[in-house]
Amino acid sequence: MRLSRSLIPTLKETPAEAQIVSHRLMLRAGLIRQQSAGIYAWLPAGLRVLHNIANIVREEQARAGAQEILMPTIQSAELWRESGRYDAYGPEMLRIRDRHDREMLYGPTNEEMLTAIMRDSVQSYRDLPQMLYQIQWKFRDEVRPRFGVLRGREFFMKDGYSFDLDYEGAVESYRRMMLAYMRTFKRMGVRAVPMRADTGPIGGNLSHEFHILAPTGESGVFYDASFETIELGDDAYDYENRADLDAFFDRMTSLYAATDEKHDEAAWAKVPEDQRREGRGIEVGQIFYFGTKYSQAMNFAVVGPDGARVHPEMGSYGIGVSRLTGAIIEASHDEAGIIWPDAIAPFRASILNLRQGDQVTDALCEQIYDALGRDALYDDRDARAGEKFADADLMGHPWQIIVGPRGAAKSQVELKHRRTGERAELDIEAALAKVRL
Ligand code: P5A
Repeated sequence: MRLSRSLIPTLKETPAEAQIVSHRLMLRAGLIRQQSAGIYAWLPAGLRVLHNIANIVREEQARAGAQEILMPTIQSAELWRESGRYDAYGPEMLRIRDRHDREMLYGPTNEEMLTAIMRDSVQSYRDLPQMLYQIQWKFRDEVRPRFGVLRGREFFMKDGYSFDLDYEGAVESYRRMMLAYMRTFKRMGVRAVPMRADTGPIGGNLSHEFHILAPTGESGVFYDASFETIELGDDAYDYENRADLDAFFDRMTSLYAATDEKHDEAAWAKVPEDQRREGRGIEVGQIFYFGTKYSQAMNFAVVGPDGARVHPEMGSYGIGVSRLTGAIIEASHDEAGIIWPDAIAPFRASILNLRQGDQVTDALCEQIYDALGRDALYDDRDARAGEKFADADLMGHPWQIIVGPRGAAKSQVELKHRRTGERAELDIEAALAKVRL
């Protein structure tokens, strides 16, 4: 994209309403704009990040065998009366009436809806197991929406649901998702640690939260340093091998990890001292096993192998897709701005033309821009070099290709790596090769 023709409204001033660094940087880098409390519009660069995150989630869900669907944001109150959650959910639910005075709501989650869809479509145990997910907007009327997209009212969530014939199957689905989540967060360039959690309004008796480590996280976290080095690849754990899933789950749950709410000093004392890590975490995902809570309440049963009716065992699995944009910035920035991990950066490189209007410099920039296509943001604005440097650091693309008239005369550019700050004078091909890697 050409910056001169893009809506990437960067700000020099720090917005007064933003208390936390990711919120400030998301506003300053022109990624989002607030529309109401906890409700944001995503501008072009911000939407690219959101899509990059969602696509990594999609790829890892597919590898784990989950199927993508899309359910509506608006749901009927009737559905929620069936499970008993319509009254129980409280003021966090945004309740709406349509023109016929029917009670509707903006979905805060979709356990009921998918249970009803399954009830209509699945009659036999032979159709199980099933694992389905969507990436869709949710609304929760949080008492205190704050910290930008970290705690919004409208937010983008990946929500997945599993249906199994029995407890063993449900546990395998749960373990499969835990592995998928660890792989998903690793691909995004951040470290996430799973921690035992309470189940809250979703219900059930087994749940883990996934926390990204960041100094500004809402929860205090305590974990064993071995989490930092666990091998997660296909060679280590294969989804198709039940023993692998069990071994993975045992490894994850045998290591100490807890938020301050669940911290256990006695167990902590048993972790070798040089392995103890304390910090703060942001919850970017949570998974739940809740058995037949919804299938029973909503009368969803299949015919089992012996002809008897069986209520399927269920779990649900959430990732805060919009929250991740803020959480990753909390984990990866410096005083100058965002430092995007490669996999989710809106652009791989910015091209900085330091002498807009100079024929040789312009021609070289155009050549690089052509070569990189949609992976590059070309700063072709009629602006001072200092402004371009500051904006490139603020926006945080992994590479900056700096093109000035002196280098351009020799077909050379300066290549800066945002994360390390390393700079090198290179000819164009060498610079392109590094950026494309
Ligand atoms: C699991 C999927 C559920 O809702 N039902 C379907 C289950 N889980 S959850 O933990 O309540 O939410 C899943 C993830 O969504 C993110 N999240 C939020 N992100 C931004 N603003 C919010 N107000 C918000 N609330 C939840 C979190 O990352 C959470 O882990």
